Amino acid sequence: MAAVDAHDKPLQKISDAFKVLASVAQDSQTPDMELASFSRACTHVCPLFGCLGIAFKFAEKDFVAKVQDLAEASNSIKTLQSMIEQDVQNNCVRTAGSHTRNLLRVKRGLDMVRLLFEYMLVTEGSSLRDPASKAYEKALAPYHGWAIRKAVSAGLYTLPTKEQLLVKFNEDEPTARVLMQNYVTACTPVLQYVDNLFTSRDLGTDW
Ligand code: 1PZ
Repeated sequence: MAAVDAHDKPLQKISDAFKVLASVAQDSQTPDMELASFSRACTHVCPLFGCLGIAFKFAEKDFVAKVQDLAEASNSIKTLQSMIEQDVQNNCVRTAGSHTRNLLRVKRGLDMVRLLFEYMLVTEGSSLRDPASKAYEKALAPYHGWAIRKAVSAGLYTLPTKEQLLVKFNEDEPTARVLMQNYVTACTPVLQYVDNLFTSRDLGTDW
């Protein structure tokens, strides 16, 4: 699953996939967002973990399993809305492992990547530790217990440099900057759309 193949362009795929989702999220004329296209877009994020090193293997496993759950659900459920409705009916929105709970976790993962890219774009120097740590503090740390936060902060010392990361992504810096910015821009309305699915049903997003 993990690593990126020699000629693969993960940033390009992420940028393309989220542009499509953004147009669905922003156009009130288009039908509801399909679970299949949402989960497919998220699948493109998974190879990034393979570039971070062994310390984030546990994070990869968690994220990949949740994306996989949504992808499997998409075989029988057409849209994000109907998936949530079904969990509301079955009274299992917050139950561990429910599709809706996994959607909220995956959404936070997407937000983590968005903030990471955003901070990388404005941070001088080669270290990823600062941008990664700031993104983590904002997107995920508030929802994680002590043990996970400790593991993450130890892992931050093992990250590759920005240059090493871009080599693994098979991109040069100028192209990578454009693609990261594309994702940041496209991801924003998508996250908003998912948030709205929760808040419009009074499900909350803070759990
Ligand atoms: C340079 C990049 C540094 C990246 C640092 C990323 C740190 C992410 C650490 C996440 C650890 C997740 C461990 C498992 C947490 C689970 O307890 C929770 C709740 O799951 P549940 O109880 O519902 O089963 N899962 C999550 O919070 C989902 C976390 C998704 C993480 C995605 C991060 C994406 C980073 C990609 C960077 C390229």
